[in-house]
Amino acid sequence: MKYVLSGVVALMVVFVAFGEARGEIDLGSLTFDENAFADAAELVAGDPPPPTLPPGLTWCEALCGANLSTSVEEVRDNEVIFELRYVDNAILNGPGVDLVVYEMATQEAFSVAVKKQNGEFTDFLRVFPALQGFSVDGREVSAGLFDLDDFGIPANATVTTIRLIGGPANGGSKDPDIAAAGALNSVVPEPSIFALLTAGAFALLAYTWRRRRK
Ligand SMILES: [Ca+2]
Ligand SMILES: [Ca+2]
Ligand SMILES: [Ca+2]
Ligand SMILES: [Ca+2]
Repeated sequence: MKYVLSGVVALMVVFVAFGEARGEIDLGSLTFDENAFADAAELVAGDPPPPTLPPGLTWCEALCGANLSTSVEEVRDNEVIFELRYVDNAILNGPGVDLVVYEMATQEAFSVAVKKQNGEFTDFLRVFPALQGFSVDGREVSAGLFDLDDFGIPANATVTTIRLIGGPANGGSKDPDIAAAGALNSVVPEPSIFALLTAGAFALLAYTWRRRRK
C-alpha cells in the first residue's frame, strides 16, 4: 500500500505543479512568471577587479532572481564571463523576444551567448540595452532584449544556460552593470516532470510486483 500511496502522491505533485496559478513579476511594461529568472550564477572566466561584486554579495545574489537592487558592477570588456543557469524553468524560443537582461544606470553594451542542445555555446551576440522608463534605487533601468531565433535556436526549443560578457566597446561605454536575466517566454523544463512521472510509475510497478509475489 505504501508504494501505491507514493505513486499517487507523485502524480498529485505533478497535477498541483500544473494546476497552481503561478505568480507574476511586473518590471515596467514586461510581465514574467515568478520563476522566470536565473537560479544559479557563477564566474567561469576572468578575474574581475572590484567593484564588480559589491561587498557582501555572492554572484547569485547579484545575478539570480528578479531583484534589480543587486547587480554585478562594471563588467569589463571581455575580461570576465558569467554563466547563468535556469533550474526551475527554461527559456523557450516562443514568439518574439525570449530573454530580457537588465542593465543599470548609464546604458552600456554587453553580449550574451546561449548553450545549444549539443552542449556547445553559440557566438556572443552584442546588444546596446534600451531604457525601460523606470528607475530602481535612483538608477535608470535598461534591458537587452534577445530572441533565441537570433542565436540559431530552433522554434519551441529551450535553453537553460546562458553566458554574459561586457562590451566589446565600439567607441561607447562598455562596462555594464547586470542586475537580472529573465525568460519572457518561460516553461517548466520537461525533465523534472518526467522524473516525477517516472517515480510514480516505478512506485506503482513495485507495488504490483510485491502483490504478485504474495
Ligand atoms: Ca528560475
Ligand atoms: Ca540582481
Ligand atoms: Ca523567440
Ligand atoms: Ca550601466
